[in-house]
Amino acid sequence: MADVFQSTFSPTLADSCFEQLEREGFCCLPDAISPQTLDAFRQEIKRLVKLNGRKFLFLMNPHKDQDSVFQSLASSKNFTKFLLHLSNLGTKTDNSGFELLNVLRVVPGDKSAGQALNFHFDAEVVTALVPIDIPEGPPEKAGHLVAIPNLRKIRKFVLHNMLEKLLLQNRIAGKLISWIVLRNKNEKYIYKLKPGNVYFFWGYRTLHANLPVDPKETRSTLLFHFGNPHKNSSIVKFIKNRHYRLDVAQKT
Ligand SMILES: O=C(O)CCC(=O)C(=O)O
Ligand SMILES: [Fe+2]
Repeated sequence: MADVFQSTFSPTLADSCFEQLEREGFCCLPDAISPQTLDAFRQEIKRLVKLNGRKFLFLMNPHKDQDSVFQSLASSKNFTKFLLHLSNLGTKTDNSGFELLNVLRVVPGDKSAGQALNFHFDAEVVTALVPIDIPEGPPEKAGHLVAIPNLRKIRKFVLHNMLEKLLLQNRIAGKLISWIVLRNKNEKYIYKLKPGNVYFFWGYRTLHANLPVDPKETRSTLLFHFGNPHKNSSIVKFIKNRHYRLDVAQKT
């Protein structure tokens, strides 16, 4: 079966994507998703909205369902090779064993108040953003991405990461960041999303959120998160070890 990800992986292309990520914070692979695949994604979202009503939808790992249309992308050799290559360079470790995380977000405009301008850093090193439905119109009504790329480095200590997140990922900080980033109709931090394209960025290092959505419209995106920036962290090892010990204790 043909690979649904239309940008053929090559180490040269992935290396130049990495350099672009380091330099500018974003790397776009244009038309990586075919109109047919995009159409299949849109049909599935229509079905989900019909089923659940017009509310914010956040589906964790839809690709794990073998029958899901999103499965095709998660199992694409081209796509997953990009994720692995970029995350390995991004963390300077091997992420081959890392489990792919995938989220489907559907934001109806009239329910977008709580979902827009929620600035955050992702937990994984690389994020691939697949826009599916992006309304037409001015950026502040089309739900485009707003980001300060590569704002921070990968933190050596998990605690440092946690404190930073605590400091920046709250309502007051969010309001302040929105004001700083969007004042004077500044478009410097706005990344316009075009369905069909796939956007890679350093999710862990980039402070990002989506802009509001026109109340009459719906915005949907598929996100993939990959690569562990804290592989050698003793806290993460301790937590994992504890889980393992508890698991073994419960089974014996
Ligand atoms: O939907 C988007 O454009 C971004 C969502 C996001 O940043 C996330 O789910 O981590
Ligand atoms: Fe994110």
